[in-house]
Amino acid sequence: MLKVWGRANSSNVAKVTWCIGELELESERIDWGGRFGGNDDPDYRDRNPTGRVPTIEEDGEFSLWESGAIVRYLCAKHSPGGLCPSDLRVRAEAEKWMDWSAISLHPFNPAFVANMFVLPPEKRDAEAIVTAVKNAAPLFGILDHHLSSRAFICGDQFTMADIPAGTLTHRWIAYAPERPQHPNLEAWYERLKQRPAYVEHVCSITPGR
Ligand SMILES: N[C@@H](CCC(=O)N[C@@H](CS)C(=O)NCC(=O)O)C(=O)O
Repeated sequence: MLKVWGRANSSNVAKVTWCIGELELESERIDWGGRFGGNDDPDYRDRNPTGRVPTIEEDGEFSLWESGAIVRYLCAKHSPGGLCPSDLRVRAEAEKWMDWSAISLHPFNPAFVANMFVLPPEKRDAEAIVTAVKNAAPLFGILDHHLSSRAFICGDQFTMADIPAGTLTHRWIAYAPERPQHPNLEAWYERLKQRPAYVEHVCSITPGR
């Protein structure tokens, strides 16, 4: 049995739960981190020395943390040639977009979560949201341009490359005020919304901590 430690409203946990849903794996998710705490629990730190979420454990014997690494591992194991491309160059392309999403695209998300959902209204910083939108808009423009000639990030088929960017794109499209129009990004988002696991683990969850 696959266990996942992490609160459902974390974007990094959502990558993993969406991936597990796509792969139709049996799993158990344990609410962890944020308001549930547990980050400093010694057994948890043994599994994940960073204390962050998500962490997975497979068959009681193999633990892994870092959401992108977990998605790569599960896709390589359960969907070789499918969600994990078998051609090494295509796989490298997929991993490139996964890393870009986690490193470059992600920073607007903590600003949105804090200032739209978590902080008490009197402490929310509207300017931080404006700045986050201004910084992220050109990055979503890059993704929009990439998607002008393909249905999914790696071509005609949905792959693991779509998972990190897709998780963030829901938050962008659903919550960014005065975002620029990105027709290819929005068409891809509509395609992702045809996938029940995306709707269940990403679109139906209100961000929080
Ligand atoms: N790079 C890590 C980041 C993990 C991370 O920072 N997770 C956040 C949630 S999105 C966290 O653990 N925050 C503290 C908490 O939830 O208690 C990953 O992708 O797994």
